[in-house]
Amino acid sequence: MRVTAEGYARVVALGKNVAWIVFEEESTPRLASLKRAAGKREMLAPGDLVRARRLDGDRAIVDAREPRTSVLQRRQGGRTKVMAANVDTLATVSALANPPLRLALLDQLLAFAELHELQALVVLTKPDLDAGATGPAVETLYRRLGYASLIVNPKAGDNVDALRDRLAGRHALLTGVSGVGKSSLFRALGGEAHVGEVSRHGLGRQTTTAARLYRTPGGFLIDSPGIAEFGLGTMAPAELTEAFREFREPSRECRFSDCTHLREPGCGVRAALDSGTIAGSRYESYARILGGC
Ligand SMILES: Nc1nc2c(ncn2[C@@H]2O[C@H](COP(=O)(O)OP(=O)(O)O)[C@@H](O)[C@H]2O)c(=O)[nH]1
Ligand SMILES: [Mg+2]
Ligand SMILES: [Zn+2]
Repeated sequence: MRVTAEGYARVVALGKNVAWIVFEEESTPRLASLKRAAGKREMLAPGDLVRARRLDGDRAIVDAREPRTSVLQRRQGGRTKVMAANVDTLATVSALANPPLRLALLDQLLAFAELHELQALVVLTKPDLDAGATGPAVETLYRRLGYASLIVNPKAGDNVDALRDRLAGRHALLTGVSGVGKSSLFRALGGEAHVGEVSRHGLGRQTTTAARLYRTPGGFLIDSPGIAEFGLGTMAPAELTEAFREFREPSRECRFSDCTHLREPGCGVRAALDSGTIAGSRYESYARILGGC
């Protein structure tokens, strides 16, 4: 096959010994084989920037990976696996209904973002199914905490433009449980739903590891498969207190320096809860995460 051009490309999804990549000046993914020098499949992750060559047709070859600015990894049976590279924003998606809103889960994702120094975005979907009209209060709660927060209906297209504005220039990972509307949002923003069937290209049977990437103005958005991967694991109370941003200051008033804020006397966090400075749902989430949810 003839090489037509060389350049930089972003990794969208990975299969076995192959990657789907999007060249900087293109918009549709190409299926790329990995040169040995580029390392094994494990060495690439969605969001990676690679040097690659375009071949005739829609194929490509990945030659090398550029250095990463950040990695999101998880531990898996003693090994660490990179879930995404070069990400600076966690776009959390929660449905206001169907599936029911679970604030403990949202708070867990926000804590994850704090610990990994990612900007977080709170996207609330399915306002049309929100029978109790809880959306605006939830949106306000997170806005007050300093999180960019938006109610979006990806099906009807409401607020999709506002979301696009929020994502401009960001390297974001879209995350939330199954059924909340991540793929619908991804499509509403203009992302490709599928990156292609590898078997058609004669490389044998391959399965896509579901992460997909869509380029936004000056940035990208990765549609991740789900959040089972984001377990916060076992966290010490002090670490979790740091991850709940509005707990930091009140916790300095705690009588004991190792206060868990669960039952100790003279607890600054519970005082803030009693005075209404800390929202009941946030405290509940904190206690649930500490207790293993
Ligand atoms: N009524 C309503 N349905 C929605 C909305 N957003 C997504 N859906 C539907 O919710 C279902 C799950 O959406 P999907 O995008 O596949 O969720 P994902 O699993 O997070 O990727 C689909 O049937 C969507 O059409 C919304 O704002 N309102
Ligand atoms: Mg989906
Ligand atoms: Zn305390």
